[in-house]
Amino acid sequence: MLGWTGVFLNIDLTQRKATAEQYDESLALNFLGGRGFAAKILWDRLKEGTDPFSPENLLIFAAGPLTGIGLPNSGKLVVASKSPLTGGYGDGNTGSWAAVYMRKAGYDAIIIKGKAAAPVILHIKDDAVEFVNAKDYWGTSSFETEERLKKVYPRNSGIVSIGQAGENLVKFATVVSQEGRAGGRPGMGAVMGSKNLKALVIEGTKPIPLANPEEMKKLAADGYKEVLAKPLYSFWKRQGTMSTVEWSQENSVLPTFNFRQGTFEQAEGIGGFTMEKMKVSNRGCPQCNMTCGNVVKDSEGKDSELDYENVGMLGANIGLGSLSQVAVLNRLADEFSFDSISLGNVVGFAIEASQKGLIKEKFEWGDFEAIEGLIEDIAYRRGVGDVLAEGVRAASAKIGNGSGDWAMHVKGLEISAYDCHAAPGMALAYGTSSIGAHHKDAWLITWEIKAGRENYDKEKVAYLIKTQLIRGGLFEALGVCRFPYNSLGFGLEWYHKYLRAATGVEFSMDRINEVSDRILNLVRAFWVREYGKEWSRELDVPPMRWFKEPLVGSPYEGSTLNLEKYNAMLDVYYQMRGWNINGVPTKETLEKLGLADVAGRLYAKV
Ligand code: PTT
Ligand code: SF4
Repeated sequence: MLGWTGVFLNIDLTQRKATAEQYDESLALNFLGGRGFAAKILWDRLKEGTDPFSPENLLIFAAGPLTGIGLPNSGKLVVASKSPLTGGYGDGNTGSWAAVYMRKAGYDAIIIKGKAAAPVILHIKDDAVEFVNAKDYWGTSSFETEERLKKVYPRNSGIVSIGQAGENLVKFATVVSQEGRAGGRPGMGAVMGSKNLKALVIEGTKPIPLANPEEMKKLAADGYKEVLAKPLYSFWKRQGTMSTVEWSQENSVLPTFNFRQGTFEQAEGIGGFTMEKMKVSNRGCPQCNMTCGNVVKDSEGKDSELDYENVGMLGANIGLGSLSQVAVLNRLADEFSFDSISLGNVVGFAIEASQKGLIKEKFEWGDFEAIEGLIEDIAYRRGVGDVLAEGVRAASAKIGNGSGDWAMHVKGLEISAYDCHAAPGMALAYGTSSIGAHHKDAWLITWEIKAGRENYDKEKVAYLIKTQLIRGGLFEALGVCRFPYNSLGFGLEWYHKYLRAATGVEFSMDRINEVSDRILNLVRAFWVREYGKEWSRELDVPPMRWFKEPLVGSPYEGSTLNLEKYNAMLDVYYQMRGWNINGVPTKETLEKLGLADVAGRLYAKV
């Protein structure tokens, strides 16, 4: 096999055993890598109904066939598991040197099961695997852990770790790397904590086998040059994703006061141009020449790396208008290893619940000190923090009183930073995303605003599916960042060429789309299998706030989504996907995609 290493590393933490496994070439050809491998492994190897926090759950780090090769933005790693937050398929995509060195160590994926008897760090150096006592690291932040590990292991190591939120099984804890890359929104960091696994340190010294190394060298150099020549490059380097704050404000989609408003009075103070004045450097993922991490000094004088999502959710959504204070909360999210998007939702939910008298604790919008304290309470599961550590779906089930309508999530995963009172297409993107409410698979909002945000047309659904196949399929499987493509206009044809040079296999766009479709159908089948009798199309409907409570403020004041039209649009979506009226892939669809075994297992139950 070329392009792929052809090897998975299986780790059993209970037995302290590591086994390299040669996997079959057909797996690579049919699922490519990253999310494709993760979904297939979870479907095949995880027993149905496994408790996400039980030792039997699998934590998977999966690269793609382009990961680690010196081509644009190829330092990405999928981290996946059955999610403790949603109960379904969960993953995230983080940039880390661990991705590069995992491939250089000779592995396309690391599959971790079991639970260590005491806190442990996994040290992998090529074929050697060591289980290192992590007693002295347990209880420390992800930043401190990585800093200390960097002193112990050589410079050429990749490190991913969890902070206290992961250790304390906060259900939206992520896995953190390089003080500002965080991945696995639906609680992958909590799964890591449940296994007593504090960190992975990976060293790799082998070359990645390539079908045509000379061609790849040239294509990679050309690709980097092309990225630099893109007209949007220089503004991107200045602001990265932060310019989205102003854009969202202009278009009334900036989540404000727990998604009640689409504009925030103090938006300018947390926007991209304010950030530019505070910026001290750029940081980013390996092998990237368009690094987008905006490092600023926060109000406590420490470095914090800002992105739009973090600022939208830990700024406007909780009523906080000082960017240097938002930066503190953002840094705390990384240190504790929270997902910042879910954290902003959870805090917004808590403030609203407090204002409505549904919890006894008193919180005000934008009250920085109280919110900072609350975040610490969530990390250590103290008081009301313990309830909130379960995420907004579980917290609303506990406090009741109709709070489910404004617990802003889909399938348990909190919504990322786009208000959808007046954006039905984006609402459908959240409703049908692979992991719950995340924009990863389809950032439909910019296109929708140009195409006409009022309509619920078939064209919108078709465009959504096309986008999901590219972003949720192709990019999640290749192991590269999608920003060159979707933010600078670096064409998809590059990836076609890279794949050919890496693997020697001709992947036409049709063939890639088929692989993507296979992956996304398998992910959906996993959800249906794990939810069993609880599965229903209602799970694809976003929260009632957007349908029942008109948007406050902005030119779109008074907008709501229409439930009947949303459901009709969902029907069209299901038809186009080849799914039945409950959103379950039909037998024919699964068989057509070569997933007859999946159809057999799924339909044996019905
Ligand atoms: C991603 C999600 C996002 S999406 C953001 S900001 W974004 C938040 N970032 C967080 C953070 O930071 N710290 C923290 N404690 N929690 C955070 N939660 C949120 O996580 C990220 C970039 C970004 S920044 C995006 S859109 C793109 N996402 C990609 C993707 O999903 N796939 C892919 N092939 N390429 C992508 N490129 C871009 O990567 P999750 P990262 Mg992240 C500080 O992980 O779980 O997928 O959630 O990985 O290395 O930080 O890069 O405006
Ligand atoms: Fe990472 Fe940003 Fe570069 Fe993508 S563009 S690889 S997210 S630094």
